[in-house]
Amino acid sequence: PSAACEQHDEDQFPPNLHNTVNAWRTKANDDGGDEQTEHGHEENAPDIEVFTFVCNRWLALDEDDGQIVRELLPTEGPDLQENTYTVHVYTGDVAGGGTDANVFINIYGEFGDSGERALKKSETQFNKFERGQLDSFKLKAIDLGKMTKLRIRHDNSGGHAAWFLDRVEIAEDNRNCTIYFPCQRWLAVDEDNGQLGAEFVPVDEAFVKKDISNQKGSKLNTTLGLEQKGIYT
Ligand SMILES: [Ca+2]
Repeated sequence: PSAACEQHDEDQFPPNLHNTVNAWRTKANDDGGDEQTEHGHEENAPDIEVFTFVCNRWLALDEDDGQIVRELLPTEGPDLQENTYTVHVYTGDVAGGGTDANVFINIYGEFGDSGERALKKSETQFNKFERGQLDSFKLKAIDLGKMTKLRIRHDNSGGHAAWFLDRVEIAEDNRNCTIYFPCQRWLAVDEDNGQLGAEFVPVDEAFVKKDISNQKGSKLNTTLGLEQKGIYT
């Protein structure tokens, strides 16, 4: 039960709140124990406010959902919402298209980005990212608003790291809709442009469905130029 994401709730996120949302977007990760926030206070500011970010979950590869990154909301402050994103990753049905490498994504939206997340625990498969396969992952993030871009990469690990990514679809709970990212390219050192990562922009749902039904093997029209083969940094 999903529809194309065409609008966001302006009442919920008025434009003048966008900067506030980004300022409050806080990411914590376990390598180095960094916690960074852009919402800083001057050292000698007269009024010190204390904000509490409750986590109460594991950051561990072998506990809970296997995530080692969490976004935390302050218990007091702007009325921000968390959103749950279900990321459906379709590996292409081409020879050697599957991979055992570790895959990472970052979702960008009008209010910021999710931060890079590892796609660790597939809800649909044991061996992730095999040829012609669908892998689904859930990740939580402070609401990104309308999704604008997806960055995906792998780390070239494992015996056969080259990966042919067909497409990614991201369903989000808050608006109950799905965004479609056609990919149709290799992420491999010895294929395409040799990049292990790429950025993709969403397309209209009807467009994706039409293309899939018209062509064998769900191959999307590669002449569309919708893909941003930008240099990944
Ligand atoms: Ca695999």
